[in-house]
Amino acid sequence: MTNNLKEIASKFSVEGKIADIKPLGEGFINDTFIVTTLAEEDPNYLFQRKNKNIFKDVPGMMGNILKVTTHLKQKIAAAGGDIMREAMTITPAKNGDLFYKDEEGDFWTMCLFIKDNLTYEAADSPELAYAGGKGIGKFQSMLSDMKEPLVDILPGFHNIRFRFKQWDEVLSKDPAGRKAGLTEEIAWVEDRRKEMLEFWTLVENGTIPTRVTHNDTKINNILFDKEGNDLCVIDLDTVLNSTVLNDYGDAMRSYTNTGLEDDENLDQVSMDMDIFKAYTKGYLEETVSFLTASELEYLAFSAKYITFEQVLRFLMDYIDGDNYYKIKSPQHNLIRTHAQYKLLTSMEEQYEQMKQVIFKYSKELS
Ligand code: GN1
Ligand code: MG
Repeated sequence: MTNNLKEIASKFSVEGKIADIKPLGEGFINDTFIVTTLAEEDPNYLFQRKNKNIFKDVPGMMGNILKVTTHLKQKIAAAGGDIMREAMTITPAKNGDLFYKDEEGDFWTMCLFIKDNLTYEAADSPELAYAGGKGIGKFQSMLSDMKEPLVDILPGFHNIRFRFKQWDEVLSKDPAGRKAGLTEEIAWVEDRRKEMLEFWTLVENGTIPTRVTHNDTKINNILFDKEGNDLCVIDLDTVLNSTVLNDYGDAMRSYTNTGLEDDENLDQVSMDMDIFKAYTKGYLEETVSFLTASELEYLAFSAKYITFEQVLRFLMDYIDGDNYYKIKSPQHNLIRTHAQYKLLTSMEEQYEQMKQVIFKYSKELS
């Protein structure tokens, strides 16, 4: 542990004495650490340096997280739940700010570490997928009456019109000189431009409503308890006002993949229909009461939409010369592109069945 880390951590309202600070997790964006304290009765903390290239408004982000967690805790308390374990708790800086800005202009944040939980990098059973679906479903349901708007700290985040604008710019510049070797991959994106923009038009014109959404619902952003139930939705950096379809779709991209997000063996990658069914059942049990007919109609499409967006984002970052995602090898973003495209084609092949599953559960549950 460097003195620097310890010094920065000491700016926060930590209970007890800090014993150690160690790196934690596999996030692509921020640097994450766990702060352990000496005494068993004192909590541990999750400590992060936010990625300043991506998050330009950390005060705005933390204000959003405070609004969302306050709302969640009210709901959890009303239902007799445990507000310290079922929702995140921000640990403010000693001066009362929800962040600390260091001399290099980096923003640091802290929250309570929730003990005795399990996290997963893959949904290895339908039971786990069902619990994950319940988790995101409850999260959306508890926030469905939150009227207070959130600050748009990531303009255009899951907006494919915005992503295509970035895409067109990067392709016209071709900064890393990689475009010429990517004719096939670029066509994967271009071939779907029209249908993806048509879907987003429905969000823009209000046919599909805007609500409070998480926007990064992959499986490692939810904690499970030791009995395998959903416990707490974490990583709230991207809470925004958008469509709930993106949260469902991104979860499907993550949970149903039989391979890795960056699998080099494409034979491993496909969409697992049993996982799809189980997640969808858990999700709809919690959400069917408030989702509109247009949201239900486009739920299956959202899985393709977010997986497509991820193909575009990984490929765009590769063409751009790898400025956004952390990479482990020079080809990493291209490997991710191929693996996500394989998943997308598997969803396209199973699309009719996906729609039938959603139709069946939404009828049974309403
Ligand atoms: C990033 O930070 P992490 O790993 O939870 C990214 C998501 C992507 C995801 C791909 C702010 O999430 O949008 O879907 O990687 N977050 C941001 O795995 O861009
Ligand atoms: Mg994360």
